[in-house]
Amino acid sequence: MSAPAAAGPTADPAVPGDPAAVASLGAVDTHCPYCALQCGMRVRAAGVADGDAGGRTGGDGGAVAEVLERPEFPVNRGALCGKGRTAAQLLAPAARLTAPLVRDADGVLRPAGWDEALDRVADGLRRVAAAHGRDAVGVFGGGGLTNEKAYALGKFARVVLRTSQIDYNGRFCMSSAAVAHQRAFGLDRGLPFPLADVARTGCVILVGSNLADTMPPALRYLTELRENGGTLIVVDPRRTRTAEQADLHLQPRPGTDLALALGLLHLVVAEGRVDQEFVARRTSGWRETLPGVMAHWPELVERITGVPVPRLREAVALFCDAPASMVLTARGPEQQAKGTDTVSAWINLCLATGRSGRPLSGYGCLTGQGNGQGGREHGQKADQLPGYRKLDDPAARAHVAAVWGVDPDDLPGPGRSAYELLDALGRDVRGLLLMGSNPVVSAPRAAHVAARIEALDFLAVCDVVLSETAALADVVLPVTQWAEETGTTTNLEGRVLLRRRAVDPPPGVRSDLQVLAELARRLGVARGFPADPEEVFAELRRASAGGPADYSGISYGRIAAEDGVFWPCAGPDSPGTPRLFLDRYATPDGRARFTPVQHRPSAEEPSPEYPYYLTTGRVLAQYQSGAQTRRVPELNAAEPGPFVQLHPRLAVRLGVAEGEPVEVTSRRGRAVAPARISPSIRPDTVFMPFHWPGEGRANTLTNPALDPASRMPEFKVCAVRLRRAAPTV
Ligand SMILES: Nc1nc2c(c(=O)[nH]1)N[C@H]1C(S)=C(S)[C@@H](COP(=O)(O)OP(=O)(O)OC[C@H]3O[C@@H](n4cnc5c(=O)[nH]c(N)nc54)[C@H](O)[C@@H]3O)O[C@H]1N2
Ligand SMILES: Nc1nc2c(c(=O)[nH]1)N[C@H]1C(S)=C(S)[C@@H](COP(=O)(O)OP(=O)(O)OC[C@H]3O[C@@H](n4cnc5c(=O)[nH]c(N)nc54)[C@H](O)[C@@H]3O)O[C@H]1N2
Ligand code: SF4
Ligand SMILES: [Mo]
Repeated sequence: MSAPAAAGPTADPAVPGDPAAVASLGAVDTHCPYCALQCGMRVRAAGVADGDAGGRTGGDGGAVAEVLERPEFPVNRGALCGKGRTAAQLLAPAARLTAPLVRDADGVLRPAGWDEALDRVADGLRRVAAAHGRDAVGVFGGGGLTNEKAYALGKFARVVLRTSQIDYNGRFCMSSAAVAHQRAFGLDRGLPFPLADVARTGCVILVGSNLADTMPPALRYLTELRENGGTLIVVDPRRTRTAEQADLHLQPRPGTDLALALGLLHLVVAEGRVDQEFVARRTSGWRETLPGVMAHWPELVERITGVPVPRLREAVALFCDAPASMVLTARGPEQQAKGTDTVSAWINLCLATGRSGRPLSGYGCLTGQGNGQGGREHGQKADQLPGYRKLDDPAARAHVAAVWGVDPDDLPGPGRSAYELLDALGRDVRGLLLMGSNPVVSAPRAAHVAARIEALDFLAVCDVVLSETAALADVVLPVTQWAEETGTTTNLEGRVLLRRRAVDPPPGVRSDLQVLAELARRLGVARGFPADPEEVFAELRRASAGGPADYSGISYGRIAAEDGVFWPCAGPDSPGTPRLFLDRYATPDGRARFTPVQHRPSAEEPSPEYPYYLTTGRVLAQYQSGAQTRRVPELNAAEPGPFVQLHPRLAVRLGVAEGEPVEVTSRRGRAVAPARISPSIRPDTVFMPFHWPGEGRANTLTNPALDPASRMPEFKVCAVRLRRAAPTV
């Protein structure tokens, strides 16, 4: 098909797939607003006549649009989970904010016009900078923002605010895997191969991912793997729906994945299964890594992890006997204060066995948020410039400064990581612009974080809804959503996708890009912040050119015509790069690097006072802080509130029956939620999902101990005590 015409805020590009068929439905091809799978879907505006996409009804609060299947899109092949299927409900005006809010003199948020609201934000940020210096103004972004927004936000911080204090919620997500990727391969892309390769390898070790709940359409690739004769090993302290699919389920204590990976590698060495030829030809650092491996003999690893030695041997046999194999990690092993070393240990296992840099083998991280991949490449990270360039690299600064038309010396240096930034609020950082995150629910040690946010001199939040964090703001700016605007996201495979405008936004909202343009103008920067996403993307391409995440050859037209383009893609003649590292790694010498690592305990281990492990995570029907999905009735009906999952033996010990309130106390605070009793969890561990505010907020309890390299907080392990709470009346 021919390349589509330019996409602007009102004009929509042509439709990929069969244009005639799709247009006759009055529907537009786009992608889900939620997770990193970025399922392809088709959105049809309500009341649209045939061939007349883009209209809008629903001013009465009724349905604005419907979500349809898009079977041609290769990643999800038409399948959607309940969150994706119901995503259009939040487009209705009744479900979201449709006017800016400003806090008046008596402390009440009241509706306001855009000029007043934007003036207040510009004024608030300007005053803080004047009184306390530029670095007293902070910016907090999100991995759900499109590439264009993430790029514009990073540029806004460095060029308009000229602050070093910017970071984003992706720090809480895959940052440990990102650092380990960089260390080993010289490049960080979640999966170095298309997801479909998973179905054709021989063995997959899936570490701390519950993708049956967190990326349901991806489960099909694991099913196909097994139908093709391959095997699946799942590592999770809980027997999740994903673990139920496994040929082998290893159920370690939380926080012991590092020892587990070292123990498996020890057996690989002991059983003579090291791929010496691969190690010699394609890697460096094996000799320095070996002593740490040999120090983790099987019986010691059994003692640390609770996984019996015969199970370790079984895993090694399945992994090494297969003709090709993969290790995939998600938040389980990564959200630990040793997450980076843990991922390095799993990468070491792949390298030593030659399961990397070859077709159908390799290590990959299952990135989480809708634009978790692209959101970490284009400059909203504290230490980074667009194209995954480093802020402290003089050549990178010179390149990006030239694109931005500023002096490289005027670009600030690296700033604080997400938790450290939140912890500095009301102290060193006194004004904050927040876009695309809800840290009052999702940050570790959340009561403390909420108090820091309340201590700010000035807070502005751009959001679609009045999230728990937006409710604390001085100004709330209501923005357009996925189906109302065009922009690109990069999915967990590194495939750059085009989300396209399918419906008109309600009057009263503006796009994040418009907001940044208006604020820049008010703060004295009249040029360089276009509100048209395709113009922003054109600049992003130039800024990323020659960087590790090179988008220079990607255009909206190509994405639409090719079902996405994999970066790096340097120039219009490049086909893009679905599979990385087949010839060489992105390190200076082209070799993958082993990293010597040692197991160490979690920042908090159970003690007589706090005798159990708490781990946290997700359920199928809610997304993240719940700001969006808690507003969708059918998702709420499926998962109405927080709970504490615990083993029947532990329930007996505590004298708690199903549904009775359990009080969970850590060194940070106390939460109460109903018991959900299940034999699928270890008896020494309880699990809480983190999607809710209030008394059952899991993050009241979590430990902000940070990984030294990635600055990832230890969401997955802390020590708690438990008791039956007085029943609520
Ligand atoms: N329904 C739904 N889907 C989502 C999201 C959502 O909020 N809801 N969020 C999206 C985002 S941003 C992300 S990051 C992904 C996350 O996707 P996942 O990583 O699959 O999600 P989690 O539930 O955080 O953690 C996965 C598993 O880790 C296990 N685990 C806990 N502690 C440990 C440990 O110490 N070691 C090991 N090996 N495992 C452990 C938990 O029991 C859990 O089953 O999901 C994405 N998809
Ligand atoms: N205990 C515990 N805590 C965790 C985790 C865990 O496993 N355990 N996981 C962590 C992980 S992996 C993540 S990714 C974080 C996520 O946690 P958050 O950062 O809180 O993520 P969301 O709830 O997705 O927040 C996104 C906010 O942005 C809004 N929004 C959506 N789209 C747009 C847009 O285009 N523009 C603007 N301006 N706003 C938009 C939404 O309405 C919502 O309020 O939580 C982390 N917290
Ligand atoms: S799996 Fe993720 S991208 Fe796909 S429909 Fe569900 S939430 Fe959306
Ligand atoms: Mo995430």
